[in-house]
Amino acid sequence: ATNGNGNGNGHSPYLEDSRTGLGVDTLKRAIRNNLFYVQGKFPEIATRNDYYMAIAYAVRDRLLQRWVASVKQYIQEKHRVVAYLSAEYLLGPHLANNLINLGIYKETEQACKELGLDLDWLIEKEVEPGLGNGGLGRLAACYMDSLATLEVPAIGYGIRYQFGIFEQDIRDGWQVEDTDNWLRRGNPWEIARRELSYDIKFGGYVQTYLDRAGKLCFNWIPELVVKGVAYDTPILGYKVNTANTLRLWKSEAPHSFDFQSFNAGDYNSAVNSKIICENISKVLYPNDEQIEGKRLRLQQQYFFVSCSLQDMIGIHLRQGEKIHDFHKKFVVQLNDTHPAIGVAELMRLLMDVHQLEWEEAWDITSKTFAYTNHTLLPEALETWDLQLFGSVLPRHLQLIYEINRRFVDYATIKLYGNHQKISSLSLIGEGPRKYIKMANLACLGSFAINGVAALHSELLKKTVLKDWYELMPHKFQNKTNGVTPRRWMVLANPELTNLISSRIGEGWIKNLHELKGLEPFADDPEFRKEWMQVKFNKKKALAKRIKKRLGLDVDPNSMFDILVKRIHEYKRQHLKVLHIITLYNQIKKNPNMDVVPRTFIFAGKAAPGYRKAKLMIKLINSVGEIVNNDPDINGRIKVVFYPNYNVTNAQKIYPAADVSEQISTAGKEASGTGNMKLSLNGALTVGTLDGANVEIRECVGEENFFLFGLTADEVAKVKSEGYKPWDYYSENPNLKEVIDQINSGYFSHLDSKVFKELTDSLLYDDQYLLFADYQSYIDTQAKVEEAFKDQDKWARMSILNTARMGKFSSDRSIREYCDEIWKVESVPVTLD
Ligand code: 6GP
Repeated sequence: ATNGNGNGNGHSPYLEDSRTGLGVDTLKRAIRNNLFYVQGKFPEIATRNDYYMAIAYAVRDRLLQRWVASVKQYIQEKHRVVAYLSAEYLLGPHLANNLINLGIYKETEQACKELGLDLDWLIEKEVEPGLGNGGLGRLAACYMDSLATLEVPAIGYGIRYQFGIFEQDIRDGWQVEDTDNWLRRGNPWEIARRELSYDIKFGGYVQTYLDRAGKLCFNWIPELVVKGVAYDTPILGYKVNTANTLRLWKSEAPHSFDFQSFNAGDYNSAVNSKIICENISKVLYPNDEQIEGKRLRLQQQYFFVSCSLQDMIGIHLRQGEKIHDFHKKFVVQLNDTHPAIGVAELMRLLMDVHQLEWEEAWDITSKTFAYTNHTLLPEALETWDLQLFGSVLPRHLQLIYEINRRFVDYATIKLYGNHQKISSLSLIGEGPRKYIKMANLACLGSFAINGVAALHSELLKKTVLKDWYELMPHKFQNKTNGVTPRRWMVLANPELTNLISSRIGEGWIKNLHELKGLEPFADDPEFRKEWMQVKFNKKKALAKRIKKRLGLDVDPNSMFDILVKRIHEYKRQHLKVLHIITLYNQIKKNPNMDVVPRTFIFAGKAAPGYRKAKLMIKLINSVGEIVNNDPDINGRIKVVFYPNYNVTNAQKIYPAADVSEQISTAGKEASGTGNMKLSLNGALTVGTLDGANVEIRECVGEENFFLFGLTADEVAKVKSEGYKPWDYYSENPNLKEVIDQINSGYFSHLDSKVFKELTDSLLYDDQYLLFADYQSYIDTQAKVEEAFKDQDKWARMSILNTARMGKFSSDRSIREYCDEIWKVESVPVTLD
């Protein structure tokens, strides 16, 4: 093994190797070699991208050594493996993360310096793979990091979208979308496995026939066959030898084009089938917790799930194992319902391809899958129009009918006479048009079902999955989300990392509970000073980026009040706007009032088809334009909308936060993970009792958390009693003033119609109870302001927040999944 900075002292053969050595000289040699031999460049003509690539390849060589060792060992020793199935992975940039996990950040920095290069400047160059929308995709990435760090054999399966989440720009205050061509300069972190491909069928019909033994058989004759090619990315754990695989599938045509049509002169249709096939992995659907009943999306889901299951079966059989033991080799985690079609697909593979009987196939299937739910919004639960489903997956429709027939027989006996419950449990919804309910397929086909925070898991049992819970209570669990401290502390905030490690050592990076050791330092004036100095420096750095990107001056001495996440009504960015306008009005009426200067920073993308969310962005920017330029305000409050929120930008924003806004309507946010990253970086939370906020507050202490708003129970009660937002509006003069002002066109150059859709929905419906929570939010913000005036006390609270966040490491989450659902064990990898 290595001491972490092996520099070719001649004792261990691989340390000498320019492809594996970790010392400064070896790294320098590797970078120069890659520039020359991989890229055919020399320093005089090399561009910034050439150097980035040269370093990336140098790092990749070192990953591959660990990756090959991991794969070899898993194969030889036949370990049980976790397969994580996710339609999204929001990985963030690779280079810096890999340097940290390899433990060679400093060495590489030095090597670069000696070559006349600035490592940070090259790191900035990397285009991140935005293969996800928001929380669900980022969680998958944190989990891949923790799986490797905990040395658990795992494969992540997903789609290699050619275009990831759109890039957001703001023009005239509105969101505009641009395609994310992340692969245009090549991707040094992936390895195409051309030899690893599977044929995936679509459409057509199913023939039934009797085989020689008289058994009824099914033969699916497809209309279209697409090839799925594996692209592998190694995911290295933190300072371990384990490198797991993220295997993403790219769709291609089985033959590059149809020569018959081509020769016959029909060029268009010859090329057409290639285009149709490649379309499947072309682009990520940019929706976050909103269903999109489009054929292409169903095709994407089936495409990657079928490739992945075929791949797992192949791995299993190549190890000389029997198909009957598949569930002993693999446990398959469904990241929400997007891969839930896997339940029917595994049945098809086991029966139609591997000739098992129904009972055994079902036994294996239902011992293989586990399902994580990520949302309580009923409108986000996936369903597929039955006709559409049948036209894309005719064999699976048959299988789902049969799965359902057997299940309904069972349920009819268990729930004798309760027709309503039986029909709600059915996999098939009835109505003017029939539809398939993917959550029901996932629940029935899985041996475990979990929510992502304690409150969420409880609410699942009481609301969207109530009938399932009553029928199968043993399946239900909670697994509170977590985040990786490697990316969200060590990488995003090296200054705070060093300060913490200077007092309690580095053990916390792998065992976040050790942060507890910081608690005594909350009372140490010198430590508090250093703590606030780091925060100030991070705020200065963010201020600089804001100036560069938006030309806007913000004062790092002001309170940085941060609300960053996908834009959605339930997340209530517009409640924050109501607060800002309220504050603005107060100052306008009393220009000399003593107000704590604040910088409100928003960031987040709206689904391109979600009109009200886009209007919320426009509102933020419109209010910003007035507030930021009003001489009466004189810079005391500033509103910033930082464009194109992604992992790269998040890494710059979290460390600079004084205040973390987690203000969703209670009962709507399944967990949240940004809340964890912010608090870990020393921000104080203003939040409702929603998602993981509840657990964060329990851990950091209620005196270090700014609570406001109705609880989930109260929300349900208020709604059931007939909520009337208009009453709140007419009875609260400040609220009324704010709404009237928006409606008067005050923030929109006197155009009084721009925001009408938004204000009307608040006045007449207000599904997310902004008005009911308004006063409580305003009052709580006054307390935040008071607290911030006492910087010493604030520092103490901030330190205690970080010190008490130990629970929220994704290492803890993954250990729970391993012990309580997956039953897998760590396998330390040895390098030979
Ligand atoms: C999100 C939830 O909204 C968020 O609360 C949670 O922290 C995150 O998942 C990870 O569990 N849900 C999604 O992103 C989503 O698309 C269908 O749900």
